[in-house]
Amino acid sequence: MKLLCLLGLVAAVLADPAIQRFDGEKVFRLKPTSERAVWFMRGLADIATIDFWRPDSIDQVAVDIDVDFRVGVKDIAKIQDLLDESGLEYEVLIEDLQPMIEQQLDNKERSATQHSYIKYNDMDTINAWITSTVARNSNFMSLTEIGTSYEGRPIYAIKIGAKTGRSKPAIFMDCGIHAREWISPAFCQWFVQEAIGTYGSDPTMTNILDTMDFLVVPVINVDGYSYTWSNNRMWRKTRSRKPGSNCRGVDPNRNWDAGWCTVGASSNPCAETYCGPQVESEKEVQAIANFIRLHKKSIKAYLTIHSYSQMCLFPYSYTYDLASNHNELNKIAKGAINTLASLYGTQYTYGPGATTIYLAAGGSDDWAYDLGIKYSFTFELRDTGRYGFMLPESQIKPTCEETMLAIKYIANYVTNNLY
Ligand code: 9B3
Ligand code: ZN
Ligand code: ZN
Ligand code: ZN
Repeated sequence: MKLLCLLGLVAAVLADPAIQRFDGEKVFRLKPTSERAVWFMRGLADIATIDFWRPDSIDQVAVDIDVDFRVGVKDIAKIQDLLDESGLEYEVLIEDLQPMIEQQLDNKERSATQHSYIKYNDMDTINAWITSTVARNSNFMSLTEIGTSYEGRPIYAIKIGAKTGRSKPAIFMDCGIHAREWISPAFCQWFVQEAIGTYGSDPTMTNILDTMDFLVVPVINVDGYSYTWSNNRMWRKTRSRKPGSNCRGVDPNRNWDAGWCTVGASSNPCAETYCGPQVESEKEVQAIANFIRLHKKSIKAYLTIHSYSQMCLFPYSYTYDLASNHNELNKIAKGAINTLASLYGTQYTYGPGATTIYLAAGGSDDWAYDLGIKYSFTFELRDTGRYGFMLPESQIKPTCEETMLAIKYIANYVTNNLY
């Protein structure tokens, strides 16, 4: 009997020695309708290790904002007791995270190594797809390695557009800043395929790509994304090491030069929203920032894809000040989410980051905007918390189709209003 147990254990460990399991972990949603509830939530964060899913740190918890948070197995009983005793309104969003992680890969035809637009692809599969797709469409696409990550992985930008022989204005779009937001890289892959596939038949796409180029970075945080496949599905940050700390990684959406580390970010290297030791400390952020600075004259719009919450955000997030073209951005965002909703009825909210999601500094959209790119948007894709980061593969297609409408709406607006 003992031997059998031991064998079982050995087998489990051999199956995947590095991969972290989340058996019995729960995700709660607290609806703080009073200051008391906010204080209560702070109290919980002090006594237990809590992974904030939305908002993404305790500093952003405020009255009337739902808080989704993950609690490790050893703290669940304690936390659930406290929640029950508090009399505050809460739900259990996810009863057990581990099966959810396994069920996310629900595409029956999936193969581990074969690329597919309707499954989640790992980093190697995405890189092989990037190379072969660009090679197959070299009349329409080109590939630039814009830098390498902390662990030495390449970071690619794909340029897509009709070749006119002249330099064209461009729209920059990145995915996969946050490692665990898997639907984001899936969308960038979908976009590339859809752009090539509909050029020539769809008049809007044809006009956009005749006039402008798209610069698409399918995955920025390549180390973090790899790590979510190999070790920890819940990883968000980069993987860099910092002297004097055992905690790894910087939040790559708190590392940009936009009110850096003043609000909604942490200077604690162990925090999920760690802003880093200085602005652009992360090689991945440097790679994108340098690339955008270099092509600043041609880049007319900046789009960045995250999940989850179903939101279309625009500057500012680091201040309550309104963007100089606030009314125009508001109108574009409204148009984008209305067309998105027209397909499957998916409801998005929209507005400046500071008032729509939370006050937070160091984000890429604010940085791009202050650099002079006047059309700058962050998308938070599906869902609103039923699956959260574990959005099933069966939702990739509808999510990407509806998001495509919003991105095309913005691209079309920019194409027709070139400055
Ligand atoms: C955050 C900031 Cl700081 C910004 N400028 N724009 C959008 C966001 C929201 C994303 C984040 O990094 O927390 C959502 Se995952
Ligand atoms: Zn170039
Ligand atoms: Zn994100
Ligand atoms: Zn998000």
